[in-house]
Amino acid sequence: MTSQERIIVLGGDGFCGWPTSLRLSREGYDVLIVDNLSRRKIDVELGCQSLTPIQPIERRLRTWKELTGRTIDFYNLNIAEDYNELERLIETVRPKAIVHFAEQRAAPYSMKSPRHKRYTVDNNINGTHNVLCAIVESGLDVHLVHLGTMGVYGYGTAGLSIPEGYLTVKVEIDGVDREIEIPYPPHPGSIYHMTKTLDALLFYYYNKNDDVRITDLHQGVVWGTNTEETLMHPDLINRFDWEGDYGTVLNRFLVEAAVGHPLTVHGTGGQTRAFIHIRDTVRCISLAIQHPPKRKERVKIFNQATETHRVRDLAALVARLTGAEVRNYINPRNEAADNELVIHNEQFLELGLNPITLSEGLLQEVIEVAARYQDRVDRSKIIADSRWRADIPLDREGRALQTPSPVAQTVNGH
Ligand code: NAD
Ligand code: USQ
Repeated sequence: MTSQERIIVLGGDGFCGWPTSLRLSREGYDVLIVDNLSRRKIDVELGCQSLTPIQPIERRLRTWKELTGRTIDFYNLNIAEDYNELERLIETVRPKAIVHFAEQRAAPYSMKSPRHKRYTVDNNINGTHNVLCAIVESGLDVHLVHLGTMGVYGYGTAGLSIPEGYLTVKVEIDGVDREIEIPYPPHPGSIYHMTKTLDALLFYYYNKNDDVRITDLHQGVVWGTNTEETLMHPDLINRFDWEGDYGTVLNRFLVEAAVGHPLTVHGTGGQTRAFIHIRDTVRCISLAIQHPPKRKERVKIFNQATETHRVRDLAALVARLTGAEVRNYINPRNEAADNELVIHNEQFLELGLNPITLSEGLLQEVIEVAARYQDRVDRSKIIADSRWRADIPLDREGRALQTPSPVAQTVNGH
């Protein structure tokens, strides 16, 4: 293995980082995971646990070595605080690429209290800045692949299809019409999403000033849990978030159905979001590593999502598959009640991604996982208790569907 094939995975113990680390190791890269295990500590803070019984990182890595003969190293480091160690590590490992997952990624958690807002900003911005600064100081030409979010574009109804990062606009300057390309205007909907828009500015600067090669992956909501590699042994099982702060919408609906809880649709469920299955997440990251931007090329931005869905349609689909009750709750978030979302994602398709889209088979697979581990779910932690503003009431009961509501119509329509 030459040093050119080494990859550092920051946040490699997390939901997206763990299966990605296994995939990259299987593809022949020499993988080093850097993680401060803060996500596991947040489980303790919130008094809940992954739906799936995840093993300690040391056991995960031992089992991987026994199964495949491949070593993945682990370094426990806080990238937002331990700058000198991070810089030394990059200089010693001399990686071909660094994949950066190591941020606080839950929007509701980032809105819980001033402490959570400040932690999310400190952790995410310092972490990202430290990585960029350390790459420059190392003097190495390292490709940084960052996990960003579709949420940087916002969910208004601008009437545009969302381009991959850059927007062509027509302006009139001194009476002359000109066409220019600008970064898509940021429009974050939570403190967490705001940190991703600030990350983008850091990327812009370090790319312009220091020629750092950067790929920013604007990822949609990830669903599913297993990949080919995590299915190889129970010790390799991936984490599965389901509670009110970290659980994302589709995975939550599938767990709620498994434990007989009403599906928690926020508001009318008219919100449209972009989605990607975890198996496509790992494929996209591998493709991004294989196709780095050229030296001096601007920050490369991909929309890493394969389809869009309205929340109430997802609830209707899960209800049809499982017989679950759909219930509307007062939306704890400050977001548009309804939005359209059309996205461009041609770049990954051109690189050969054959997207996994929502299929009953894959939903069934998650339903089975949810059913197997349902005893690990504490029902009192399902409803989100984080609020975007103090004047939004907490709704623990939800409002039963009134027919003919849009949700009921969709349920019956299937
Ligand atoms: P996760 O919380 O499961 O994983 C993040 C990992 O980073 C955890 O293991 C955590 O311990 C580690 N970490 C956090 N701060 C750190 C620090 N300062 N130093 C070292 N390690 C640190 O999150 P995830 O779902 O795997 O998301 C990974 C990335 O992908 C995030 O940046 C997130 O914004 C992005 N993303 C996730 C989703 C999704 O639906 N899960 C969707 C779009 C984008
Ligand atoms: N929602 C419900 N019911 C629920 C949970 C969520 O109706 O029980 C709604 C939310 O109000 C929101 C939508 O579903 O309108 C999506 O919420 P989510 O929690 O699934 O996703 P989000 O908060 O946007 O965050 C997740 C990840 C984040 C990532 C983002 C991608 O946690 O890391 O950046 O998805 S994106 O949504 O494209 O910005």
